[in-house]
Amino acid sequence: MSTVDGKWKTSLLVSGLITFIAAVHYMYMRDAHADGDSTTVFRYVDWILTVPLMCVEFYLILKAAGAQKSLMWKMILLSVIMLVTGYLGEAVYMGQAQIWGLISGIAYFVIVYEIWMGGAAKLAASAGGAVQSAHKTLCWFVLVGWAIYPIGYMAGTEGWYSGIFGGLDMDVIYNVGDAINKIGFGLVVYQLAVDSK
Ligand SMILES: *C/C=C(C)/C=C/C=C(C)/C=C/C1=C(C)CCCC1(C)C
Repeated sequence: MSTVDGKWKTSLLVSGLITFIAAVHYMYMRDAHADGDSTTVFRYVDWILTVPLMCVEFYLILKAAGAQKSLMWKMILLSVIMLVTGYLGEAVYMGQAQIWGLISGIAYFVIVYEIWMGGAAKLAASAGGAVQSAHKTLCWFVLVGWAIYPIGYMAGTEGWYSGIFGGLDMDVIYNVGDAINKIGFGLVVYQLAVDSK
């Protein structure tokens, strides 16, 4: 943080928080898994903290280009809807996992729309340069990297998809998703902070 321009310090702090919060939860998940217990609650507590922070990263990057707080709150709200409905399908109303997964997936697509084609995309285009390219890379993380999670969900719940994904290990898929996305996001933000003064 001390080596980058002042306007990027908060973004770097948030990146560090995201990986730190995940690291702490992975300690708990390791122990739970070793005891043969479910990791679901730890996972969702982690996500409900870290995914909104990833939404904050979009806002922080675009702030200089004129992003309003309303963009941040809209993204946070969508991410919370996505995660709460996912949790309901995965851990509470397991018999209706398909419906909850669908609602969660719709919230996910609205996030994808907002950053690729909505207000956030327009701000990124007007900012240009390093901000626009960092935004673009984060957009790819959300479109491709975040798509790993619904696969994990389909591996771990019952639905029309069970014949396709049922043999996969939900925990392993979520672990891979977390490693790619949380570390990846942090590196993109770090790169931006170092490149653009
Ligand atoms: C660091 C953690 C991250 C980036 C977690 C992201 C989680 C998702 C994008 C989860 C999405 C889900 C769906 C789109 C449908 C099925 C239920 C979820 C919650 C697994």
